[in-house]
Amino acid sequence: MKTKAAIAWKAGAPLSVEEVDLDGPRAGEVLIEVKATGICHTDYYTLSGADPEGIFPAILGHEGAGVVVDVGPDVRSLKKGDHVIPLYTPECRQCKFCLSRKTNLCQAIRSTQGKGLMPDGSSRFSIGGKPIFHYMGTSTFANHIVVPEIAVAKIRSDAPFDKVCYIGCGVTTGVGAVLFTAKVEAGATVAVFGLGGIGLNVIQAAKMVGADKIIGIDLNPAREEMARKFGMTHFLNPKDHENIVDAIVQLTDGGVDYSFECIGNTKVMRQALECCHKGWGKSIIIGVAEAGAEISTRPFQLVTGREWKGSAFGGARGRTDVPKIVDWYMEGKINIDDLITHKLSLDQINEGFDLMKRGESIRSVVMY
Ligand code: NAD
Ligand code: AHE
Ligand code: ZN
Repeated sequence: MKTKAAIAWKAGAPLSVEEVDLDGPRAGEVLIEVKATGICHTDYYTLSGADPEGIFPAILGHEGAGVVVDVGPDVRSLKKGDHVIPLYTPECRQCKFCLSRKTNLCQAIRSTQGKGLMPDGSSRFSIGGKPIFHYMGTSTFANHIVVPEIAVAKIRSDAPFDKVCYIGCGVTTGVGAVLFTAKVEAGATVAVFGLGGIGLNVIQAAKMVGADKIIGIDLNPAREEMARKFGMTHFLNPKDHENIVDAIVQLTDGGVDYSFECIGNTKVMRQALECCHKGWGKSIIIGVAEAGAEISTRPFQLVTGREWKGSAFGGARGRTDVPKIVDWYMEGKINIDDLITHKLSLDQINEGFDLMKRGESIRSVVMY
């Protein structure tokens, strides 16, 4: 079939909206009509050329929601008409990783996914017979996509696509990092570095679990108002402090119980670790840093009880947890609406990247 997609022909160039050819679903795969997709910082990161796994030409996008319009042979858990969120972290429930119960990082299709291919090693997108690569197993900047059944969360049919698409990455990443990775408890002190599409979700989850002090740190002063609305109790702009770590330590009688790096800056990752309380403070890295970047600290920071941990997709098991997070949104437990600051058509998708770069949007959502 033909469908419309925004193509990333090369690193650093604007996306180009074109008609592409899409091969239908094979065994264990489904065809989804994407109804809406968010634009995440990670799409920008890959488009910029900083992603070691970035391949071009590709169809980016990994934060979508839509409807199943066709199923291939042997598909058991999904049918035509199901409302779904495609998952860049699948959940096969059979691999060593899934069975361990220790991680959400299902590896069933990770190697082909990282090469921009379907599990059988083919690309289903092409233009004029020339293959176009998939991205993160999702490619939600295309109006129609083919994905494996294990990489699809079935959600309730009354949830609005233009809101719950954000659960496909940002909401789950931020909320999940608090609930599933860090397991923040009531009364805890929390520092959140970077108050964008991820950090604000960390803040709302920290508030949800009853954290006491929630300190937000961002270079953009315009982020303060929104972050306070979501539960931030203290705002610090690093530009106003000679030493941001000292400022946080002073504010919290020795450091925070939990910190979250939601930027992708290795210097900030160090600050996030070092503002944690001696003996028990836990720092969670969410931000994605460019190829070749490395983190450092004095081992003494860890010897004296701080923990450094990473979180992908908030530690969420997509097919199990994503439908629950959609329920939380529908029940009013989490706020998504106020974080979606811009709605765009596919033809306006480059504007979404410009808004992000200028720090003017939290989330832009493209509606098909
Ligand atoms: P965003 O652009 O919406 O937000 C980033 C925020 O960081 C902005 O508010 C910006 O002003 C602030 N910032 C930038 N540099 C700063 C600095 N030096 N000090 C303080 N604040 C600074 O981005 P986002 O969509 O929220 O994504 C954040 C990061 O999380 C990105 O690296 C993205 O790739 C990553 N991410 C990771 C996962 C995961 O599963 N681990 C999932 C989604 C996104
Ligand atoms: N190709 C990148 C990987 C970047 C990365 O860490 N991605 C996160 C999701 S970011 C969503 O916005 C992730 O899920 N990581 C686990 C994985 O298996 O990729 C790079 O830098 O190499
Ligand atoms: Zn993302």
